[in-house]
Amino acid sequence: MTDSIFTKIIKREIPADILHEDGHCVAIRDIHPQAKAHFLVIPKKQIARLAAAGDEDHTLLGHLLQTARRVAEKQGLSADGYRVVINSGANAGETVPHLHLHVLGGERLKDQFG
Ligand code: D5M
Repeated sequence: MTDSIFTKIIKREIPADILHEDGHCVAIRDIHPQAKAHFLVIPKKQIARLAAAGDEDHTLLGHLLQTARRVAEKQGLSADGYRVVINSGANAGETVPHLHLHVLGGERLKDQFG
């Protein structure tokens, strides 16, 4: 498997604004923010998308959501709220084939589910 752009960030081969790192994931600021605050939570394991995750990824998926919550809290997004989004596959507009959670906040978000 070739390294995704996010794996290259995790390996420090390309730069990013890293907000959090632990043994299983990183959180980075999105390079094309869709809200005043927009960061991504990315597993170090290169799973292509949510649809490609397996039952063995159960604990990791929970960890990603908990990390989204913790980093959102640290970034001061919790009081006014935030949105967590996963684009899985072409119909969702996925552009990077490495699973990632978008966390958006810092302002009132538009209603948009499709
Ligand atoms: O979202 C992929 C997201 O990844 C999109 O919001 C831009 C972001 N992106 C792409 N390259 C980078 C780098 N190098 N740094 C930070 N953010 C990046 P998707 O859900 O696949 O549409």
